[in-house]
Amino acid sequence: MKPLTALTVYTTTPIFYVNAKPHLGHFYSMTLADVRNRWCKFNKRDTFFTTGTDEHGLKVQMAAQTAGVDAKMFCDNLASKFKDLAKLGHIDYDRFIRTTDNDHYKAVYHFWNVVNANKYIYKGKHSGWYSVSDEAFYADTDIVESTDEKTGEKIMISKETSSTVIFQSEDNYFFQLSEFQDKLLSFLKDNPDFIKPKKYYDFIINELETRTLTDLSISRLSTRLQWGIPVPNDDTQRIYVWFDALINYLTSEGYPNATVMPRPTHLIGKDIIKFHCIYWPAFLMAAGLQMPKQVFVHGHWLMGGRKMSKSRGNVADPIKISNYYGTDALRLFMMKYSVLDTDGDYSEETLNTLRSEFIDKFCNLMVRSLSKNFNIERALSKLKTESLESLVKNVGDNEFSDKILFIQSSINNLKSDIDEDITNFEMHRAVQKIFNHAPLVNGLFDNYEPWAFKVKANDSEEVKSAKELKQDIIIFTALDSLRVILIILQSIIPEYSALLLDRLNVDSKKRTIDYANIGSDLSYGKDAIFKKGSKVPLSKLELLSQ
Ligand code: MET
Repeated sequence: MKPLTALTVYTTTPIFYVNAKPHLGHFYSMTLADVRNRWCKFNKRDTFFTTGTDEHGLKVQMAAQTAGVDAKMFCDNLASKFKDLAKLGHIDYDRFIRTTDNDHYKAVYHFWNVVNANKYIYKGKHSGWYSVSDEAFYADTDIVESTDEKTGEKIMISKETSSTVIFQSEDNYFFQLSEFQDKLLSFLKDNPDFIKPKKYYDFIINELETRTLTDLSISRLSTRLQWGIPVPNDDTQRIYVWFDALINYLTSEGYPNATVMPRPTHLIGKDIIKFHCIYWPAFLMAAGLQMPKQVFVHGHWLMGGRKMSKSRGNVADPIKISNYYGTDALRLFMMKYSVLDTDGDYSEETLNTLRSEFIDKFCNLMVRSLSKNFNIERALSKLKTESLESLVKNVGDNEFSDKILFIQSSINNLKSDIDEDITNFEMHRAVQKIFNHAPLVNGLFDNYEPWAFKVKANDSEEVKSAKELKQDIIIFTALDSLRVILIILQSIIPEYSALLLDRLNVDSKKRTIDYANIGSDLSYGKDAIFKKGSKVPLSKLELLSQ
């Protein structure tokens, strides 16, 4: 395991239930977290990033039973599908945690024992409503009568999620959640940025101010729940899946053996906010552990404005989309249209349009800059002996000089301009800012038409070098802006950026933040873009295919 420090930027996704194969929502959570993690790493911060699978509980147990497969084998098979999705999605995690991992069992036992020793666990009779598909308890006031669509029978459902609830009554272990109502409220009041976006913070504050927290049943009889971690020293009970699952964030940090544990930033979907913003902080307080750093909540992806569902036939499969359009087309689409506090609307047409926009903006810039009319090597070599500031001065055109220096500073500032956006998962802002630079740079061609600066036979030396200088400055600025933009884009679209940086012949060691400034690398560009052995530049589309 990689050594962690108190300053390590630790980003987590939820760990996903393995009752069914992965969908677009999983791809989204993973990609949001991956972009943040890649970005922090790119900025030379010490990082740690985990994702994984949540494998115990009634929901998974029943899915395995329905499939007629042993629960562990069932989980192995689905966990590998989630891992495959992570691989396809270029998800650069440090640990893929499975709640069936040995060290997780040890962490859960330890945690239970500490909370028990701290006297926050007791045995009692549990009677109440439970939803297997939500793996959640509901109070009498949270449920309502309904009719089963298939059987016509009367059923009880959760008002919030519409999932069926069943009445359970048995002896269980309880966690004294009621003890933490005031402590949670005062912690949240002291930390108004703990839950982002603010509307979710307000929601949790409202819950804590208007509802009384009741103690939480954290175990099930082993006869009912076989597929769960046994309660320490009581084999007749299995641990409630959320008590087990949330601890994954500690297991990955090396709990209980770790001496230093960074505070994680949790990224979660809006459906699991109560578990992460009420239960989890309360569990941690009970165990005497530090609070997470922050919890960011994202919305869901709809299609045609409606929830995706197999029966409606409006399900977008991230694997099929990635295989058809390329993983990075999907990553770019999700990041461009991701706004945390609203739901996204998936549309293949919009994805396709965005892909074309990307090609038009950035590949076009590359094809234009690398035209045969220009001498890239000459342009780059000028910068080896003189700065851009002093070169533009020699052109003697103030407006031109201002434009070039404006582009230079705006490109140089880009990485700091988007830093907060990315670390706060506001990816749409970052993508927009990056995209805004394409017309700015492309404008150099439209405004100055550098291909028109042809040197004529009767041009004096002075005229000739003035023409060359202006052309070289334009080409250098355009190409180098593109190089920097691509270096920055690596966190969002690692595959596309790598392909285009390869086309520019940018050294693989010179793709770090140290080179994300205009003029910081003058060694690329030789034979760029041309296919080996061919004198024909690649087309814009070919640029994105290997
Ligand atoms: N398994 C849960 C879900 O998929 C998340 C658990 S995160 C500790 O909703």
